[in-house]
Amino acid sequence: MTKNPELAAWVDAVASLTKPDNIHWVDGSETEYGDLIKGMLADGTLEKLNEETYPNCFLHRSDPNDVARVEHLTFVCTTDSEDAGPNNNWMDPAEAHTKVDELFKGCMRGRTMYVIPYLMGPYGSPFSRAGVEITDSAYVVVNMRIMARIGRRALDHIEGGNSFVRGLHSVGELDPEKRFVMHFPEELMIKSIGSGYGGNALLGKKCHALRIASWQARTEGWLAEHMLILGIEDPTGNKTYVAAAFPSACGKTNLAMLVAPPALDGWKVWTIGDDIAWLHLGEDGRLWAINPEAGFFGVAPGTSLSTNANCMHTLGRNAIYTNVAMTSDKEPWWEGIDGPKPSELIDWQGRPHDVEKGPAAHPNSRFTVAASQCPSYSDQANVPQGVPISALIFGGRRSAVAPLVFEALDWEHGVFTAAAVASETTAAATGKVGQVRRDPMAMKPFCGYNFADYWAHWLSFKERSEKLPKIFNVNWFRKDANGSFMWPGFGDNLRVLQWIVERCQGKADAIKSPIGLLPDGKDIDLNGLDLEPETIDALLAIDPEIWHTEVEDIDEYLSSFGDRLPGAIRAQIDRIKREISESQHAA
Ligand code: GTP
Ligand code: SPV
Ligand code: MN
Repeated sequence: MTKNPELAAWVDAVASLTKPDNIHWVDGSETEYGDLIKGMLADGTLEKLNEETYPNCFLHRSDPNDVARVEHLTFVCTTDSEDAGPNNNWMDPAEAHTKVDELFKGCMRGRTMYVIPYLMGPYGSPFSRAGVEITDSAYVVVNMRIMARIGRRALDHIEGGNSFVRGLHSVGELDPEKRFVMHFPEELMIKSIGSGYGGNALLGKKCHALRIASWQARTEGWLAEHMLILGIEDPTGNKTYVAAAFPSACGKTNLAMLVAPPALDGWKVWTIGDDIAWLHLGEDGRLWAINPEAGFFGVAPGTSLSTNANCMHTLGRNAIYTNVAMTSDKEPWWEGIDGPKPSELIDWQGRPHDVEKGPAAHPNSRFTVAASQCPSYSDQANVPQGVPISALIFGGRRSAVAPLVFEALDWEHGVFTAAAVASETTAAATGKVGQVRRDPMAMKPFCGYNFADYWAHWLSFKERSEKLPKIFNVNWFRKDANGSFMWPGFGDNLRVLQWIVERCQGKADAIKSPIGLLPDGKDIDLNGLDLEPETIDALLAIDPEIWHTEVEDIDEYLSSFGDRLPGAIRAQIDRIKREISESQHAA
């Protein structure tokens, strides 16, 4: 079924290992999609939602043990464990292959094996990369069809002689004890078994476009990042492109689709991507970004017309919902959606909803939908060279410590601030929620190699260009003594983006502090917002006592990378410590 002998041989080898009943080469057509959906409606994998209000939409309930990424079962298998680094779980490649191949043995008996050729990135882009995912899950096929560019054109790309990433996936027994997500960056290979969920199973996404791609990006001189990409149009029609990295479930999709508040008349945000950016240095010295994905796999809870209207207008048709609740009219429902809570709901496990048993929708319930349906989808989203990035923004979910926004002094300081990001854990991965952990560049779960080498790679861009973007840090999640968010967030985040754009244009002022450059409260446009001046001042305050402790913590974390930690990062830690202690003495 392919002219590429390497691909044909691999498919044969996988078939003899896994013993499927049938092999189906996925062409990505409408007819094929219809047939797969029909099959899943018949076997109960999917449930059809209300055709009138949610045309062509389906609900999938995953196994209750399989609802999020599994970081403790995710491995980077490099010859030298130091290459994977302390930021990854490591296993020797030979041992890892043996271990998972044992689980793959005969696992597709009685099932169909789907072969999905896919392309990450726009057709015709020199930056796009191909992969082939072999899976025994029809749910994975229909999700991949939305999230990536699959089928004939992707296969043409591979048959044209381009390299491809091999991803082998099986739902296996859906047993958490027999679940592994293994990466072999030196072989451009992924093997994932035992989960049918999101990032564990849609291998083009986190496994390929971040873990494997970040490894390739280092050797080839580019960056694969956990970033949204958006364009900010000002009232004169001028567009500024930015990319922003926040950890999972910390606001990327929402920021990417932001709707301007009425008071900021004439401003508009255009969406290019909501989760992953591939960044290349252009001949002009600027950093250019493409979105390797074609769809959104977004968090449902909290999404509403008031928080993210563009998203609500995107996901009402041709969408797959996973682990949301359902109303008696067969409409999808989740905590935070518009309107009163219906008295009768079916929860994400298919049971009549009972608040005693937790939320109706799983906190990590998601929608899968084509990016092209988004009303704010940019006309630049499929341009082969991507968009030029003026600012890189990093952030996390911090109820304390981190200010609303600050700017890094220069590239090296910016790389340090990004490496120092911490965030409270969310339901996007299994494990405890709300624990503060270091999540450098929002890549803790996704960097396919040693973080120390990754920071050195980031720093190396300084040698290659004088036109790099400015680097900013933001935090939408500061809480007051009552536990309420101090900043309104969502559309009002545009007020912070405005300051960022004006800094890039050399128009706005900033005040220097030991941690970076901050706006004066007066420099953030609060027109039309019911926010006390004291609140904005509190959101922008840097308390030397608190930051003394914070920098100690950052030092401890970064120092754990030992000799591999770049000297330029060490120098930043030392400078900031010195300046904070000077400001403590001055106070
Ligand atoms: P992943 O898809 O896991 O990578 O998540 P994400 O980074 O795209 O996060 P998303 O935009 O889906 O937001 C996650 C949760 O945070 C949702 O429940 C949102 O409603 C909430 N959220 C997003 N932006 C804001 C904000 O500005 N303020 C507050 N308070 N909550 C926000
Ligand atoms: C994330 O967790 O960052 C996601 C969802 O975008 S998943 O695809 O499951 O990784
Ligand atoms: Mn994500």
